[in-house]
Amino acid sequence: MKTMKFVSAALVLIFLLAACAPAAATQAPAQATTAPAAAAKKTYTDMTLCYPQLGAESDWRTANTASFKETATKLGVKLIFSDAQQKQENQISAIRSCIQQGVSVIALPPVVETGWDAVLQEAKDANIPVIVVDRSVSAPASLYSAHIGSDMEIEGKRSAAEFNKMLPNGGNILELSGTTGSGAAVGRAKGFREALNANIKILDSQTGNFTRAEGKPVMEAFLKKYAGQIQGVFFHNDDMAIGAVEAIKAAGIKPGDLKMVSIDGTRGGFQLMIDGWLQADVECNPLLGPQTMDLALKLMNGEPITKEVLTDESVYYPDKAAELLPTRKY
Ligand code: GYE
Repeated sequence: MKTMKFVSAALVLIFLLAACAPAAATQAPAQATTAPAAAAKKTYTDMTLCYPQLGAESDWRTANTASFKETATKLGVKLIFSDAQQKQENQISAIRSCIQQGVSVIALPPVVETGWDAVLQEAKDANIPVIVVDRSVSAPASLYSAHIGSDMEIEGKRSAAEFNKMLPNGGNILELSGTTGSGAAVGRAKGFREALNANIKILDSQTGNFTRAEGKPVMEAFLKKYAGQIQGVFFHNDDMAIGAVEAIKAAGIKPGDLKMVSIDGTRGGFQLMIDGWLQADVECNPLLGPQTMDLALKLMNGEPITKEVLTDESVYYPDKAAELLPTRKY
C-alpha cells in the first residue's frame, strides 16, 4: 500500500514537471522576442486608416477623396473609406464601426463643427488617435491628436481683400455661403467680414451647401430680389459659383458686370476666370492624403507631431488662368 502511494505520488510529480516544462520553455523565448518587436517601428503597411468622408458635394471633395485613395494604394495603407452624404449621423456611425474594427488611426473631415465630443471620447477611450482633416471641430483639443487643413478665416480675408481692391468706392455685394455650421463656411464668413472695407455692404447671405445644384436656385432668387442693386458676389466655393453663373447668364448679365470672387481654385474655377466671370479664385488645397498618412504613422510610432498643420495657399487671377489650367491637379 505504502509503495503504491509512493509510486502514484512520484507519478503525479513527474506529470506536473512534464506539464510545466514546455510552458516554461515557450515562455522564455516569447519574453525574449517581445522586447525588440515592441521597439520596431511601424510602417505604412501596418496601418489601417479610417476615412469617413463627409460627402461628394464638390470638385474639391472629389479631389480630396482621390488624394486619400491614391496615397493609400501607393503606400500600402489599408483604407476604410465611407461617404456620409453630408450627414453628420452617417459620419458618426462610420466612426463607431471603425472603432469596433480596431483601426490604427481615424482621419475625420467633419461636415459641421459641433456635436463631435461623444464620439471623439469613444475613440480616445479605445486608444485610437483621431486626426481632424480639412474643416475644424469645436470639441476640446484634448479629444483629438491633430488638425490638418486650411485656415478658413484667412481664405475669407483674402477674398475680402479682392473686393476691397475692386470696389474702392464701396458697393453692395451678396454672399453664397457653404454648408451651414461647417468650419469652412463659419471661418470664411468670419474672416471675410473682419477684412471687408466698411463701405462694402453684404446685402444678403444664403447657403448653397457647397453644391452646383443649390448654387443656381439661390442665385436666381438673389437676382430676382436684388436686380440692379449689386456690384458683386462672394462664393464660398467654385461649385456654387459654377451653378450661379448659369443663373447669371440666363439673366442676361455679362462677364465683368458683377465682381466675383470664389474659393478653392479648382479647374472649374479656373475656367470661370478664363471666361471672365471670376476676378479671383482663393486657393484651398484638397490634396491632404500624403500629409495625413505621414502624421498618422508618426502617431502610431509615438513620435512627436505638430498639433495644427496649416496648408500653404495663395490666390489665383485671370491673367495666369489659361497658362495654369493644364497644370491643375483638381
Ligand atoms: O471649399 C468645398 C467643399 O471643407 C474646404 O468643402 C472644404 C470645402 C471646400 O465642399 O468645395
